[in-house]
Amino acid sequence: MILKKLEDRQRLNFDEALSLYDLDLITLGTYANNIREDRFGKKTYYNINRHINPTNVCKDVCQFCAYSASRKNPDQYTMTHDEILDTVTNSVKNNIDEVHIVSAHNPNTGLEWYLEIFKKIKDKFPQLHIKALTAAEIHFLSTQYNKSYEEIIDLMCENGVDSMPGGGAEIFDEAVRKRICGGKVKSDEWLQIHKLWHEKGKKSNATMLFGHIESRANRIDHMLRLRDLQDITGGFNAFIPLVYQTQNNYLKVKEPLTAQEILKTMAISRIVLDNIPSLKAYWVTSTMKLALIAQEFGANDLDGTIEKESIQSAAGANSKNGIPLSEFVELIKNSGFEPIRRDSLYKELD
Ligand code: V47
Repeated sequence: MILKKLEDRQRLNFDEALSLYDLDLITLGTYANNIREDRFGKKTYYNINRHINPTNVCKDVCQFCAYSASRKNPDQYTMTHDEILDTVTNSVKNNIDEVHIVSAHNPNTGLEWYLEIFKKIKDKFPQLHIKALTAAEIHFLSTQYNKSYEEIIDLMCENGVDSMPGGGAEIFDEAVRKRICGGKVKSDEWLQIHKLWHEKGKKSNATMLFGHIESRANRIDHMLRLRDLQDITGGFNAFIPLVYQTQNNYLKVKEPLTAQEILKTMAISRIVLDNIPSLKAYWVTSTMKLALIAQEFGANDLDGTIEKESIQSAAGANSKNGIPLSEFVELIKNSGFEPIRRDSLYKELD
């Protein structure tokens, strides 16, 4: 029954989607790969980007986070705008197309500090795509400075933000969310913020943090809430399942995810999220080796060169210095796929 639905590419309900985990990995992967091949052939997208995390001072304490300054990580920092501009200027020499800017929720800087980062970068480098401010940050700025989500979103547009990253989604299930990140943006608020952003004609991504205390059912629920919103707005470019990194944080997991469970979740994402075009295997959290394999389990995008990665590397990922472009491209080629450099909105470059 489920195989017939997969053959016919029919949309799956919650129970059907959950039952996909009972299929063996290769059967599941074959269906996911068929969808990937129909849409993208052997193309795998990547971009040349730079991650910047301007501050790690955070008023929230998420149990999974090793990046924000806290008892576990006493080294606080907040970059000046000049330091940020110097970083961007150096990265422009490496031909970046995008800056991906995500901060902690710093209550001490003022709203202008956040917004002027974007304005200053855009004024100096109008060609750069600025992907910045997660829904969690927008919620923080909205409550901290007594502005509506719409007002913050208008300010983002005025100051040069082009698209929103997918962070802060974690797991939408309210009970799990309360345990892992009770203080921050709620699930319906996260979805509402992306809806408002899409209504401005703008694009964003969506993440899911998995491999901690959530169940398989929680993952399916998460995907279906995204699918419902995407039916309305069409504004999500990519879905990014983030594998939980276990070090230096407060959330202890009994058993780390197996590679099989990660690949199954990738393949299920490709099948269930029939309306989100790209599935990103974020090499930072899956490891590069598994990201390359995920290309055969539905993934058509491996994110970018990054240059400096602070959030997941703080929790144990091997991504501190990004990956050199030539190595990245070779790895994709040698795994049998065609590396395609893309811009942030998935237009093919060169
Ligand atoms: O939302 C925090 C995650 C996210 C850990 O939109 C962790 O293109 C794993 O959203 N283990 C921020 N993950 C990063 C993010 C992102 C990354 C790459 C591309 C895009 C995009 C977005 O990092 C947070 C949180 O879920 N995170 N701690 C951890 N221990």
